[in-house]
Amino acid sequence: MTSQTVLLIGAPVDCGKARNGCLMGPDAYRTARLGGALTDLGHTVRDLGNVWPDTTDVAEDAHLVALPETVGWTRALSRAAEEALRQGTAIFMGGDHALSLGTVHGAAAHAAKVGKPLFVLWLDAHSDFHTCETTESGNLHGTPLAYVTGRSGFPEFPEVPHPVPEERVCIVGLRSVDGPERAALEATSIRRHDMRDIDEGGIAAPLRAFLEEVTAVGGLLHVSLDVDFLDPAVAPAVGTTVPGGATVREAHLAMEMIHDAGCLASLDLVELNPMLDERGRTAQLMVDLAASALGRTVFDRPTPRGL
Ligand code: NNH
Ligand code: MN
Ligand code: MN
Ligand code: MN
Repeated sequence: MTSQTVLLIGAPVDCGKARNGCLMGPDAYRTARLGGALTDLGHTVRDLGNVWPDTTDVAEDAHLVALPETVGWTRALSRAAEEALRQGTAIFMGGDHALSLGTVHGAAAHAAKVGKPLFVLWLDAHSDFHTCETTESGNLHGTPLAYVTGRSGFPEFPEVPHPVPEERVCIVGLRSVDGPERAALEATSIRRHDMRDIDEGGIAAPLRAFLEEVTAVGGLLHVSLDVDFLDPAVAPAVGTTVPGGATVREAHLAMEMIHDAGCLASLDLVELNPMLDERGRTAQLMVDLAASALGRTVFDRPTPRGL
């Protein structure tokens, strides 16, 4: 396996929805030894610490939760992402999914600079395809995929000079999509594989097809992994659980295939709420999934000492 430089960036965004706790996500990943797991694989790992939001003069909006703070995070995380991707493979330790407004924005800027196409794989129960105008909850963690693909309806946010083209986006794991998101998605060429597709045909075939498109053109891949992609029975530490999610093996297989494709540029670990975890098992599973994305195989799992 080729050794890489991996940058860990804490993004304790907690304003993308009402329930608090994602603030503790970055430290839960550190406690569950994310850095150590990747070092064990031979990578050079640097924890760049946490990013904090810019202050802005954006006004609060009665319909949206924490608009000014979210705009501030977007600005700061876009810069941090662009900077980190220049140095190596970036892992953003969230934080709720509002952080992807910034990380994908920055990844797209990096990709444009190095002249490579950016592809986005969205692993989530939800499509996160609302705009500031269509969101019913006002929770901005439900909007990042719309923003980074260049939908209008984000007047207070930074311009999107490098929108990710629809045909370079793939959503896997869907099982909760709001009406306006569905209507908007159906008008796009964004690929989407809901849980019924996965149940019927498995996760490997659609994922392989997408990854082959990425590698065929030498693209960079950004993966956004929402905890609620996983079934709540194995990943309880998320505020928006939806039954019927990916199994442990489906998720690991996805990560193993991403690693083997050799195109991973950046990874968001989002929506972990340690307040809702059971003895840290969701944090540990997310760490193990990140390790699989960076090259851990089933053969790297010997019997634990003491058992
Ligand atoms: N679609 C809902 C909303 O916009 C829920 C979004 N929640 C998520 N997204 N957890 O991944 O409010
Ligand atoms: Mn999400
Ligand atoms: Mn979700
Ligand atoms: Mn790489």
